Amino acid sequence: PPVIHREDYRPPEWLVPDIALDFALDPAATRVRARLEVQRNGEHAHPLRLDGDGLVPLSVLVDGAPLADSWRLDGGALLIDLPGDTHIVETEVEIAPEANSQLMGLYASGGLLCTQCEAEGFRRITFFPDRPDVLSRYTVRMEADRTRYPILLANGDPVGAGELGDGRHWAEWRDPFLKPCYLFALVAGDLVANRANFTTRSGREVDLAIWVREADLPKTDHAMAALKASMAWDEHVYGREYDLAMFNIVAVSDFNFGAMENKGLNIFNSRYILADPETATDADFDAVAGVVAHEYFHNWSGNRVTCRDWFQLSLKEGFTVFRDQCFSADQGSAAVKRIEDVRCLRAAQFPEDAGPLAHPIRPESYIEISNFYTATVYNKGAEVIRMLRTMLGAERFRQGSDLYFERHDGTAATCEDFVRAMEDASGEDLTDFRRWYSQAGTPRVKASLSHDAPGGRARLELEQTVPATPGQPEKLAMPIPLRIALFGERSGEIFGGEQLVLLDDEKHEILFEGISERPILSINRGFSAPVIVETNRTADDLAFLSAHDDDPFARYEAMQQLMLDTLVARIAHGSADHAPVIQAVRDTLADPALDAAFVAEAVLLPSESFIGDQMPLVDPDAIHRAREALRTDLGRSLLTDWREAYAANAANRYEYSPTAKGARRLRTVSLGYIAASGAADAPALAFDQFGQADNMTDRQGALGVLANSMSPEREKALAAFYERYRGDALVLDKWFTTQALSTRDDTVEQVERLAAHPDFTIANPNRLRSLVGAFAANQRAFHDLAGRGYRFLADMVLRVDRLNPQTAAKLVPPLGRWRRFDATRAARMRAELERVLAAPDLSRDVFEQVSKSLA
Ligand code: B3K
Ligand code: ZN
Repeated sequence: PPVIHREDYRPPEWLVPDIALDFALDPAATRVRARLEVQRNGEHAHPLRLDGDGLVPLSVLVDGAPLADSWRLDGGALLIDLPGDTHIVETEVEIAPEANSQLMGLYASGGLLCTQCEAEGFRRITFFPDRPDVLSRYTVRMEADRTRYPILLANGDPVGAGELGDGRHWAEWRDPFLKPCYLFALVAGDLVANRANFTTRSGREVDLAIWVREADLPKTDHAMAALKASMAWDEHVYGREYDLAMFNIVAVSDFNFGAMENKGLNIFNSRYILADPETATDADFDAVAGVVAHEYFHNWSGNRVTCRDWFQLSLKEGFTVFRDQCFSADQGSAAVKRIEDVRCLRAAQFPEDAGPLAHPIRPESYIEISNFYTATVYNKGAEVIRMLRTMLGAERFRQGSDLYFERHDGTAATCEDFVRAMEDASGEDLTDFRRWYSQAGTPRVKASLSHDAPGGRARLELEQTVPATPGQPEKLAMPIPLRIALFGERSGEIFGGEQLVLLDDEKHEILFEGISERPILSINRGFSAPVIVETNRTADDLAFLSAHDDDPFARYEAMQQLMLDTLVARIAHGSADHAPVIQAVRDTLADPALDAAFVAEAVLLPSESFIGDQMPLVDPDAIHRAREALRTDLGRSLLTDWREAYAANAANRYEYSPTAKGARRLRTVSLGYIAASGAADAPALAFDQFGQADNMTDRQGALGVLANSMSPEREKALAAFYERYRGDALVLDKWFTTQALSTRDDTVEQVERLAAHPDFTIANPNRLRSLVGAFAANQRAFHDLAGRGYRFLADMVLRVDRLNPQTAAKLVPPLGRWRRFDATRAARMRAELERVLAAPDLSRDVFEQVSKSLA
């Protein structure tokens, strides 16, 4: 398959300032008529090229006249020779939404018809130059059976509707804003709306509607509240107002990813809209608010200013993730939000950056763009924007974003445009900073602090290395903004406050004066840069920081590092001193100044995969043993403390507030430690929590603890959960996930069995990920030495690829980590990748991921 290179970008040869679409909707056969006003762009004699994927033209008209031989098909695309500079081109095709299992283009989901076009799904609907730098004004007319599809929605504002007789009706929508075709959307179905309105700060009234199936209506209030909060936040923090009279959101159950920011008509995976206490956990509530905000924020960062080409994806995604992270931080505990964001970066992006699929946040080439909606483009992209704000300061950052929106409104822009706006607004030279866009790999920073006691001086030596990544053997130094503080070991005071140090060379040295007592280093506070920091801090230093650092992230980080060092030592030497960790956890639990949400994060051990990431070769069994040993020890040594925390955070009546959320979290974390201690009453305690819970957070929390156990309560709880929620797909997903994440020895077999369960299906991406995605993240179970996990995953990749290549390709990366494992496992993982690669008719999506993983 051809490789697309960033350097090969050329402006479009033909523009389409205006398009009118006419859909005769039907699940089996939808007729699509398109009327394009096309305009030659510059001087050239090339034919008009309209992308198409699986389309057959039923008719092609130019300026109203049928064309016999001036058009031809070229690998799906329609080529038309046109004599003049502007023409009207009309095409007609027929598509079959209900046969669309890829969920790209126009497809059917639970009785609805809906679209997904980003990145290249529009070409599966109609012939069009399917690239983000062709911006058009859209008019969309739909007609459909009124009983099955009483609601007809498209982008922009409704401009007309009526009856057609024979049970059919029509509606027409117009979007006054220029947009690329990836932002096109329509929905037809039997839907009801949760309606509200919002007055923008300049006084414009906006009608808001969240469309769902009738039974789901009671679960939409949280999303609506989040939408209003996002609209206000974007006005307040970025000065960005909403721009249409209407904002629609639709929830659908079959969706390849989280949600889609189509102009004025966001379409969501239902898991990021529907939430009530009975069926959604606190984490689900947070995710709903975060994704609603993310898609809303795209209205400016993505829609008003879009991407010139797909290599610029991080322009909209990195920036928008950064915006949604800040929004969520402002809604609840900023400290806990930051911890979660970093945990997510380390779980998903660091391994990607260290493996065969590593790429810069602005990639240089791709085979299939769907494979580049990655943690690197999104989450590392967000960290890059965050570093800009850290370096420039909030005020100059805002001036930069204002300038960016002003300069590029209504156009398709590049990452370079964004950086230049920041540069121009701030007067700062960001030449070297651009390396964050072009170089892949997570930089490593070595920091060593030494103290000259008699001289009252301290010296901090910093050194960075950026690892080689595929196609990038040599790296230049990155500008790394590090927030740093020194604490006096005895006084606990910070010497001279926090400093922002820019490490922009391989090496850098900083001298501190007036350091009268031994200093302890707090570095990368707030996780100011997405790097791995190695320091010469002792266990005592880390324990000190875990109790005294005034930066909550650094405090959490010190505890994590202490735990990691202990675990890595135990894995390497077969034993380690657990006492410092136990003491630090005890102190944290006892600190009255800390809120429960923070405590719950701080006392959790690093995940097995994150521990693996610290080792030269991952030994999943040794990691599991070491972590379980420390868990057991923590459980036993602090059993009274856990019981106290469990009781102190006892469930009152359900309430959705930061405090109540924190209490629920700490309660279930405590329950986990009580169970880890081996206390005889633990299963009963968990089963009580499970049975008495008046909310899903407590119920699923207890189920998760039981799922790891060998107790009879485990089966009772799983059966009860299944019976109670078998009719609710999103909750049933949790039932699959909880079992796939189990730490029990028989998890591989259980997962194989669950894959044959009547409720399991690979056609629904949520269900697929709930079992297969969760299982592949369960390090020990997936890396079963006999290779059963690998075979299971490869089988799934092959099966899913026939239906839905985009979703199949997302399952590949865990197999691509083979270099990180022992020879036996590595060989088995490779063998499965080879088997996939040898399969006939592999999609481009899976081919790219597998071939790169083997290279
Ligand atoms: N922009 C979409 C992602 C589309 C993914 C296409 N493979 C959702 C988002 O990032 O907001
Ligand atoms: Zn996005």
